[in-house]
Amino acid sequence: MRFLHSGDWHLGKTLYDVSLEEDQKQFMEQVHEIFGDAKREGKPYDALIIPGDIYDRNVPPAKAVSLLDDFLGRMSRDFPEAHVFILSGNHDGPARLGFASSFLEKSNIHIATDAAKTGDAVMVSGVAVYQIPFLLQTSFPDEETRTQQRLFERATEIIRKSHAEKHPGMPAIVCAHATVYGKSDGEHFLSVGTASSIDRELFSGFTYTALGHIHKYQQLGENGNIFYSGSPLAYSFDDNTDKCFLSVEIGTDTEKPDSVERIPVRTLHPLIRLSGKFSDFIGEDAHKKWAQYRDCYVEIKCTDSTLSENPKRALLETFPRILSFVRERSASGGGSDFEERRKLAMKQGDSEVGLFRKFVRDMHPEDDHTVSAEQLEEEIALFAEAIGEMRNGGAEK
Ligand SMILES: [Mn+2]
Repeated sequence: MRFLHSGDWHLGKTLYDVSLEEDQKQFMEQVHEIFGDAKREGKPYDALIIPGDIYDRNVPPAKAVSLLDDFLGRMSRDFPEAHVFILSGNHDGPARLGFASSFLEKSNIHIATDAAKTGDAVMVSGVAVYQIPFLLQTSFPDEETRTQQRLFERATEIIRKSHAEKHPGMPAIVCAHATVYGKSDGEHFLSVGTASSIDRELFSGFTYTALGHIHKYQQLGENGNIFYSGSPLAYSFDDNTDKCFLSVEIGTDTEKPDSVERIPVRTLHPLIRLSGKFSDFIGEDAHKKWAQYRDCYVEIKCTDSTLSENPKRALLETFPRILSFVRERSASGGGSDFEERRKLAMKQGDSEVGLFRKFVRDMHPEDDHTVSAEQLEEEIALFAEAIGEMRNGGAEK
C-alpha cells in the first residue's frame, strides 16, 4: 500500500490578516499532481491521510469550505480508487467537518469525528487503517480520568482489540491528532509531559502512525514508524520552512513501513525574517539588494529607531508582501525605544505638535478616505491645546 501523509492544512487561516488562499490552493494542487504523476508511472497512491486540523477554525470561512470541496471533488473524479482519510483536529468543529460523512464514505472519503468508531478499520490494499479523532473530555463518557494520555490509552486499546479480532497478522495504520512524546526522551518527557501530551509507547506495535498537530516534520521512535508530516505551509515566522509531504509504502512487514520519503512542498510565498537597520531596507539600493524576497511574506526586525509611525507602509516598496514589522530591543540599553525616538525627533527640531502632525499623517495617508482633512486638523488643534495646557499647568507649580 502506498499513501501520502500530510497534516495540519489549516484551511482558512490568515497571516496578519492576509488570506493564504492562494498558498493553500498551491499545495493542494501539488498533492493532486503527485497523485497524477504516480498514476502515470504505474505506481498509483492508494490513499491520502490528513490527520487533523484540516480547517483552521471550528466555523471555517466559506472560502475554506469551497477549497476543500473543490479539492475532494477533483481527487474523487481523477483518482476514484484512492481513499482520502480525514480526522478532526483540535481546530476543527467535529459536527461541521463530519457533515455528510456517511455518504462520502461511499466515495472513499473517510471523515472521522466520532471516537466511538475508532475500532472500525477501513481496509486498503490489505492494510487496516484506523482513525482517532481529536479526543475530548466527552469522547468516552464512562471514562473518569480524562487526561489525553488516558483517553489515548482507551482509544489504542480499542484498536488493538478490534485489530486482533478482525484483521490478525495484517499491517495497521493509526492516524491521530495529538502531542506525542517518547519516554526514552527522559527529562524531556518529564518536563513537557502534561495532561495534554501522550506517550509514544501507546503506538508501538502498529505498522505506521500518521500524526498531526505539530507543524514541524519529525520521526518518533527507534523503529521508524511514528511520524509527524508537519504542516504543508509555515504558519508563523517562528515555524520552520522546509515543509514536506510524506510518501509512505507499506509491504507485508507489520512492524514498520518499507519506506518513508519526504517530498518537498513547493511554496508560493516563502516566509522570511530579516533583521537590520531601517535604512537598510529603504531606497533604491535596498530595492535591488532584497529583490529575491519580493514574493516572500516578510517580517522585518528593526534594530534601530525610526521616525516613521507606519514603517510597514514605508517598506512596501521593497517588500510588497511585508506582513510584520517589529522593533528589536536596543542592545545598548540606552533608555526605552520611545525615549530614543523622542530624542531623535527633537534633534531634528520638530515641536511636539509638528511630531503629532507627522504621526497623524502617517496613520492616515492621503488615500485614506476614512477621515477628512478637517477632522485631522481638529485632532491636531486639540493636541496643541492639550500640550499648551500642560505647559501652563507646569509653569504654575
Ligand atoms: Mn492541532
